Amino acid sequence: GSDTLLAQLDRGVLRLTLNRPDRLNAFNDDMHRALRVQLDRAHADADVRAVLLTGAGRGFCAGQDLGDRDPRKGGPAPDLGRTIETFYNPALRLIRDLDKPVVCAVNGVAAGAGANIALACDIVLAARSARFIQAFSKIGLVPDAGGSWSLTRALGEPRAKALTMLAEPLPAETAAEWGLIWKAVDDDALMTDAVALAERLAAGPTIGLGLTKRLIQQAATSDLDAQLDRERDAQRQAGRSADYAEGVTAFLEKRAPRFEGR
Ligand code: T3D
Repeated sequence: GSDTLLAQLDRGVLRLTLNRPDRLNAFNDDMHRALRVQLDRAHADADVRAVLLTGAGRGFCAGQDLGDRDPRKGGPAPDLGRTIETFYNPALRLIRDLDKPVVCAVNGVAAGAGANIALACDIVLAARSARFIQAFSKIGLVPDAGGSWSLTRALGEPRAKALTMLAEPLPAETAAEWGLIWKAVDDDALMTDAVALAERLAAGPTIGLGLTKRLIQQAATSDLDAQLDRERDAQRQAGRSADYAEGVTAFLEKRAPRFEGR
């Protein structure tokens, strides 16, 4: 285990809490490594049927720890491409490629790569007081952790460009109105709502949910013909799952289904 990332598996939900609250959960190398370990575990462990990502304290995540990037300490300019390649890109791919739902509870400010990791998750709930800040341009950088992709996908170029070039905070409510996240909820309801949502998904038909996630993600880059073929293949696979048989049986018996994730 690691102090910088708390991990807890309960009722099929792997809850991951970014835990450097005095730095608004900014990423240092230790937290990067711990996140990688837990995302690998989420892939490998059949007992994990959903992931819930959140932050400790008043922030969600302030992106890369800039204390580790102090130019006044001298030495050659750091190779930021290397951090991206080593840490952020693998984390992003692990979240998107995971065949299980990933819920994000944005408990407070989400800045830089912290905002974009949140936006990579499948269902994002944010506390009403939370804000999303594409902080990169303030320090001369570009959006990373998939931000240039996810913002443009969700919002289109006009809003994506203004958000990234101006680095103005986007309130949770507006993020929800614009379709960037699922919902903004009252601060004191955030964790109860997010845990309930993650537990509901974890008790769901995991194979069907994973296939659904993949289909929706593929839709953005495929034409209707290709997508119809993919739906056929995915439906064939879902139709072979035990959870499908249980779902239909439960419907016919007029009772709630007991899905087992297989
Ligand atoms: O490898 C690479 O470097 C490339 C990868 C880049 C990915 C990136 O994410 S680049 C973008 C990095 N992040 C930022 O630029 C955001 C920096 N933070 C802020 O702009 C503000 O802190 C916030 C807008 C997020 C929140 O503002 P506020 O007023 O609510 O809080 P605060 O007072 O600024 O922060 C509280 C403490 O956290 C403070 O420390 P102190 O004064 O109490 O000792 C602050 O310095 C610290 N903190 C916040 N963000 C970071 C940080 N310390 C280190 N790194 C941070 N990113």
